[in-house]
Amino acid sequence: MNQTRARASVLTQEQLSQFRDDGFLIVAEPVLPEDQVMFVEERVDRLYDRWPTLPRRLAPGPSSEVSPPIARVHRLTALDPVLAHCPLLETCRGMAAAILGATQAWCRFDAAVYKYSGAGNVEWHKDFVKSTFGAPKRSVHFWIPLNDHAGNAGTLMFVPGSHRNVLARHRLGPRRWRLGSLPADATEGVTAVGVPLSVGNFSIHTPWTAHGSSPNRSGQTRKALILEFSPGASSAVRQVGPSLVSGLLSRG
Ligand SMILES: O=C(O)CCC(=O)C(=O)O
Repeated sequence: MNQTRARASVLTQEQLSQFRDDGFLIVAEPVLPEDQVMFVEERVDRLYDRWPTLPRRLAPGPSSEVSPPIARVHRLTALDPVLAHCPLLETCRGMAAAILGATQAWCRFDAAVYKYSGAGNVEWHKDFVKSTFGAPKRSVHFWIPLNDHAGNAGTLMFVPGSHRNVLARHRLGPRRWRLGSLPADATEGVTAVGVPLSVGNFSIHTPWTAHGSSPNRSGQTRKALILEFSPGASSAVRQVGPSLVSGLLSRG
């Protein structure tokens, strides 16, 4: 059994069924190797150093001079191809394949979200809405802290069972809701769940799970990595896409 497969079995059957029931799973244990996470943090930090010069479609913001309080960099693996097959990505890919019950999982999207000190919340939303080509039927989205997050640094929160509202998948999906109130399609009596995570921890959710994050009231930047995996040919194309982008970007 190779190391990736070994890691896949880190999640217990109980955790997997919790993921299916709630639409998310928070793993607040040191499962991901610290050195793998630190390696990615260092390389992603270098990309943020270059934020003003990154293509605005990959690093969205109103101005080229200053990054916004919640600064996203999309397609890290295109901007820094070393990240495309780094050990952390492969560890998560192995887990994703096991979770999806697939022999191969493709990383169809990757990004970083740096929430600077003083940044506001990220409103409730469901990832499938942002998906240009529509969300695949099976997909697992990892949210991985790249540094230790204090309790007031902008914890990611989930609405349990929100992935089950099939109507909301179509009718209410494109709407965003203010974080103060629960999403319009949340079942009454449901409480949002979130736990501050540290290096080695992670959470997973489905494309239909409502989630958002609270403001960063700590003095530190809250750094997170997002990896979305799914099986199937269309996802393979999405994974190969970034190498094309990277090729185009490196052309003189
Ligand atoms: O990192 C965060 O605060 C939220 C990110 C998020 O929910 C997303 O990118 O879909």
